[in-house]
Amino acid sequence: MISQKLEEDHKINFTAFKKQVLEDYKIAVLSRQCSLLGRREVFSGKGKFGIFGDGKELPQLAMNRFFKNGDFRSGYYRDQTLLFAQGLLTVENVFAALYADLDIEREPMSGGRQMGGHFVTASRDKEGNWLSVIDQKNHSGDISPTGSQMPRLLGLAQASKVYRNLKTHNDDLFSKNGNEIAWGTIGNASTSEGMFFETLNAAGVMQVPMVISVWDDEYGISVSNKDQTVKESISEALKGFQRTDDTTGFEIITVKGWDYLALIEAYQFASKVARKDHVPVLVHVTELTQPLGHSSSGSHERYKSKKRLDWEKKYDCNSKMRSWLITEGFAKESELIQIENNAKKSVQASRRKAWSDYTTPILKEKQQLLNFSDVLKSSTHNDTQLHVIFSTLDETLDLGYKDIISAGRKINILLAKYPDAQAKEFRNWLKKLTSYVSERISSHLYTVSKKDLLDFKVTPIKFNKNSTPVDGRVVIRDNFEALLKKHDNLLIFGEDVGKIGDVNQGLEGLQNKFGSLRISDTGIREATIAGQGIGMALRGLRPIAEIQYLDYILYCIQILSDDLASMNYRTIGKQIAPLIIRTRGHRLEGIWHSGSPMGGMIHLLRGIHILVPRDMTQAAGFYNTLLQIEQPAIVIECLNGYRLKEIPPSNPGEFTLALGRIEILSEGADITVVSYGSTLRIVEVTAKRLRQIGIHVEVIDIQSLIPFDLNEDIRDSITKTNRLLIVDEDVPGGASSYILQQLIEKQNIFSLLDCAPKLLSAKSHRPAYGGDGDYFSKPSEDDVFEAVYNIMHEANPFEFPI
Ligand SMILES: Cc1ncc(C[n+]2csc(CCOP(=O)(O)OP(=O)(O)O)c2C)c(N)n1
Ligand SMILES: [Mg+2]
Repeated sequence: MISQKLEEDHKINFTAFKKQVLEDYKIAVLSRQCSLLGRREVFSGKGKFGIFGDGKELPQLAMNRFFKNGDFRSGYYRDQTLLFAQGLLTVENVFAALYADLDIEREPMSGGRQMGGHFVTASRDKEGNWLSVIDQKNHSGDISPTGSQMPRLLGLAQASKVYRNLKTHNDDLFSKNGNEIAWGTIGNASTSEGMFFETLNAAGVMQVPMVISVWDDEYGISVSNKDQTVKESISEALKGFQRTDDTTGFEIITVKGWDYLALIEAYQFASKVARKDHVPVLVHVTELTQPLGHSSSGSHERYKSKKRLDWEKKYDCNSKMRSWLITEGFAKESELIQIENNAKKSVQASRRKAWSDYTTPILKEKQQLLNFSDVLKSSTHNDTQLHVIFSTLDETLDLGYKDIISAGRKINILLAKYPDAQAKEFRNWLKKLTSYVSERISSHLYTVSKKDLLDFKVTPIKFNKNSTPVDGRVVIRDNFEALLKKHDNLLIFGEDVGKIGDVNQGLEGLQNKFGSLRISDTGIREATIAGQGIGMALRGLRPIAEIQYLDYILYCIQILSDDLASMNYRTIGKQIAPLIIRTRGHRLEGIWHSGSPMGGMIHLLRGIHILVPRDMTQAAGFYNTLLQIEQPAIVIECLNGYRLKEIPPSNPGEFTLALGRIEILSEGADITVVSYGSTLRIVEVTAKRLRQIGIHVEVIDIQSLIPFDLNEDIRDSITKTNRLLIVDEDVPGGASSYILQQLIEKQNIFSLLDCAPKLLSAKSHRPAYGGDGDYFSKPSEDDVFEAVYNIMHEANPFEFPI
């Protein structure tokens, strides 16, 4: 019987409900067929890896009934049924993803960049304009690391809260009075991840409209709930989170994953409280199964008992729905068989079409290459190597572009032996094909191109004639105030950011002026601070998320690396999160307040700009620029710079700094010393000392590690000096090696050098506390002096004896 309440709430009659139910069943069986055939496709060698949503169909169909336009999902690889139901994924798309089809129309989730099962919807058009996400159902780009969908989910939900209470110039694109739900999905085992708990706590504190569904199939690959979760049940474990009449918290619902009606009722209730009252909800969906096991890489018979496997067969949600449909008189068995046969046929047909669409253009390119074979053979006098290359290509099974291009590159090398060969057309074809494929694999790491950055029109800084110097923290504070006035969708948050205006008072008094929605305190939870930023940036806000000290960025480096840094790349620009991370670091005191893990960041965060301003004026200029573009970035302010005096600019919030440009702080013809951040001050002081003994140092502030010296100005300096010292306070082989790699590989400085380039960095250990600790841990003035002096000694031992 359809529950009376459901019928009332839905205001639908039996016929209409029956129609919906049968539609759901159709999607459930189609989705299942897709999983079955997809898995087989991997075993036949056509796909590399397959992970599917079998056994999780029903709850997604129930959830879909309450998922409205403007809502966002942040989920994981089991959610294909939801996207099928929403018309956002076709069976052909699923197979195109299995084959890693590079065509973005056929494989709209990532153009072959991600494994199947990772979903996304476009929030931006091809020209990079925001779409009206309020008029569509949205899926934030999935990633594979378990639990990593959670921090972003917090920000997606928080955006609704912000939009309900804040009018911004562009809110009509993103929200209708903050009525949007952020839907999270996560596997039972992945709730063991710290990020899950961190997100849950933060959402409970913040009271944001989030509905998290846990798809509980008892297992995380082979490890069961017994070894995953307190009390073997996440809803039992979290009972203390349940809101009461007197306290806020979560609404926690437990529902069986095979009980279609109960699922609908659960989601109806969940969506109501979340959407209207902004109460976060946890829906623990139990008794789900994995009919095909975890993924294509193994079988679950290895670790599940016969009893469990038998139970899973009996409680398979699709079979349970099937029996229910018959018992309740929604359909006769013959009708259901018809639906099932149709699904099989249609999935087969889609599979065939997807394979043909994927292989046809590849075979066409192979034929193109073969068309050159006669002319290449005659030009190379029938070189036997050419025959080998062609026959190897011919024997290649599961042909990809790589096989054709690889053959082409081998031929190219061979052709060098035959300078008179007729190979122009062949070479043009190879070049074109290589750049076509390479673009498909490697585009969109950053939202801005080198050209955009070089063309960026800078607004110069201005000063009043009679301004007197003020503390650096005042410069940055006044700049933030100007920015908050200028950008109505700018929000700044982090630990101690709200009430006291950050630990160095760079935001002093701004919460009073702009309210606690825009300048806010957070709990101590760096991963979800980053997640708040990512999620809100995905929904049109401009967040600045503060990480109190650079040393603690390690707590969120995983989410910055896996989620933020790869966002534009993995979605091919369909989604961007122009988040700015504000932090402060480099030298101050002791092991955890002096870190400068720049090498680690540079390597893990490609996709994010990394800016290292030497003082607060430069930092302000970077923030001003970043708010004019949409590229995620990290700005690392100098921890020891807030009390140093700077002349305040008279156009705060307005002046900008070009990204990827160095500055020459003092000119000199003897040696180029490049550095950045706090160490730069040491270099500057030492350069003055060196000048007194006749050594003229050209001091260069890199100030932007990613992007790095786009104009190649350092090369010009080395052309003049022919000597190079790189000074930074990361570990040996850290950022200094990156800088050298950029100079050698990109700026080709090797031939300009008269002597080996030298790298001066900190010690390998963490910086020790106290004055002596600093002196012996980080590069000191004496270290810089001696490093330069030794290089000059090598050039002129008589003038600079040792
Ligand atoms: C951080 C991280 N650790 C390990 C893995 C490998 N891995 C992929 S799925 C999975 C099990 C997840 O189980 P569960 O959350 O219950 O989801 P289910 O697959 O059962 O739906 C593991 C360990 C991963 N992707 N990410
Ligand atoms: Mg599981």
